[in-house]
Amino acid sequence: MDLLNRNALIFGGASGIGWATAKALMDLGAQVVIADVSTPSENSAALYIPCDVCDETQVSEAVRRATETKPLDWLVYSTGIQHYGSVVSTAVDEYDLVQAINARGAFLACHSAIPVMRNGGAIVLVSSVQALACQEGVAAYAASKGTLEALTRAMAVDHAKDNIRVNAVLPGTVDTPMVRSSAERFSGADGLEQTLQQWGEDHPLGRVARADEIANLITFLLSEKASFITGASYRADGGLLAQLAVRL
Ligand code: BMA
Repeated sequence: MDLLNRNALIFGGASGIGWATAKALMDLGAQVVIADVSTPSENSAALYIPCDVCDETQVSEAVRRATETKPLDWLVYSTGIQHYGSVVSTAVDEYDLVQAINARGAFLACHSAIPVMRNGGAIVLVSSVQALACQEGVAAYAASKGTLEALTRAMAVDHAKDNIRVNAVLPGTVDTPMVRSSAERFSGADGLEQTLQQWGEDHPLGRVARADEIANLITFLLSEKASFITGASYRADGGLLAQLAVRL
């Protein structure tokens, strides 16, 4: 692909889908900057910038440092937490935290980054199938992922004139630290691996995704191969949302 020497900034790039995307972009020759609260678990050629996405100053500083030597080509927002509860059982500050990390941080990142993106740049926000249909007890998370989808469309429309494309990816269940921590919480006697396997069986493809399978879609959407795609949402969900939960 055409990613040689491109400058990519990945919020949430230290693990999970963000890390898989960082690796995929580096393999293709891009220069990658990872902004994350945690340090990347593996060594790489990526520049790591500590960043709490709840903090406006830290986000703008991450963008400033990532663009010190050249403008930004690609921005990926892959920062997320999942808290469980209905609107009634979710505490107000818990709701605010989920929104801050999953959605407001994407606004902050794009707010700072778009003005320093080069003509022809591209943004991908990592949303979720839960923006479109959701399981029980994920009110705050689902709302935050829906926000990302609407933000994607709004930015695509506003910045088409700057030749900046903006798209969202909507993964189903992916083997990431976030999902593993959920599986641990709900696994009971079955154990984590067994729970992940059961969650995978809910997807027509019969398994959860690997993070690199989502990274492949993100990489495509960033590349020139997706040059006429903007304001779109792509599901990578193993068929999850194609299937009605009604048995024959
Ligand atoms: C993801 C997370 C996972 C969930 C999956 C499919 O965004 O919410 O915990 O399994 O969606 O619903």
